[in-house]
Amino acid sequence: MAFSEKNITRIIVKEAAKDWEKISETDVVVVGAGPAGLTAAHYLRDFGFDVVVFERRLSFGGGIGGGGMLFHKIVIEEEAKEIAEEFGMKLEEVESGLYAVDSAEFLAKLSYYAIESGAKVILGVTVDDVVFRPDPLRVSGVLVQWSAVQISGLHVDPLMIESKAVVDATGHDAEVISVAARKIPELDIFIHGEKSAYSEMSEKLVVEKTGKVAEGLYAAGMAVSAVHGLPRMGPIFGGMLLSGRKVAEQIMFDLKK
Ligand code: 48F
Repeated sequence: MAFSEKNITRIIVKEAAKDWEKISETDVVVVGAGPAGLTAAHYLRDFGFDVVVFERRLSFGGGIGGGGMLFHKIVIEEEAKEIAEEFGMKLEEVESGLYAVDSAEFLAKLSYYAIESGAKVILGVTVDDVVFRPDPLRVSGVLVQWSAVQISGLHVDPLMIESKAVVDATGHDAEVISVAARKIPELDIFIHGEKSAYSEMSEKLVVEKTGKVAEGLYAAGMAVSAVHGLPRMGPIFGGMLLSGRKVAEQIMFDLKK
């Protein structure tokens, strides 16, 4: 089989362009490939939506890889056991209702299931703004930029993606909702900021408060805590799985109406 360098270049450019053409109009944009974003992407695909996940870094998993202070374990509670098992995780019950899993396994399996379900994950891309429409007021997409361009500080205009829903799964800073709150005051979003740790309470509340923050804009995972002023929980991850599933269910409900 004969090929040369030009073939490699052509394949990369052509195939990436095909994907980007498709992505320019997608059902749901998930921002962040951490535990909440990956779980949301998996369930959204199960519900039949086109999903693209934009992740700033060149790797999956957000806060998963760091385990607990770099110890290679994370904790999952009983309430999320079913989801973890659906993702093929082998859980070890260590204390009543509390399970341990290796951070590498948790990271690999969440990523695998998100991809396997058909979500398109694009690494190295940062979402730095949203698209909106008035009358009726709604968020209807995102602005994307190569993370490398952002880091370089070059002045380069971003590209724009239209979508029916945007999920902020960016973690502790709720970056997408924060920019929307700041630049579209009519959305009337107030970011309370996360509180100090109260893990058991936080795990419940983060799921309870998961959902829509404005038409077309949703919060999942630690972004929920930032928006609603909830306490943090440290390296227990059941709430992230439950939050990811809940946001997918809410979007399904809203978009299928
Ligand atoms: O931080 P992250 O893991 O958020 P999460 O899914 O889970 C939180 C837990 O990891 C942990 C915790 C719970 O036990 O307290 O911290 O809520 O993943 C967020 C991902 O979003 C990416 C970021 O690189 C990370 O991988 N991200 C953040 N901002 C942007 C972004 C952005 N503007 N554009 C693209 N990706």
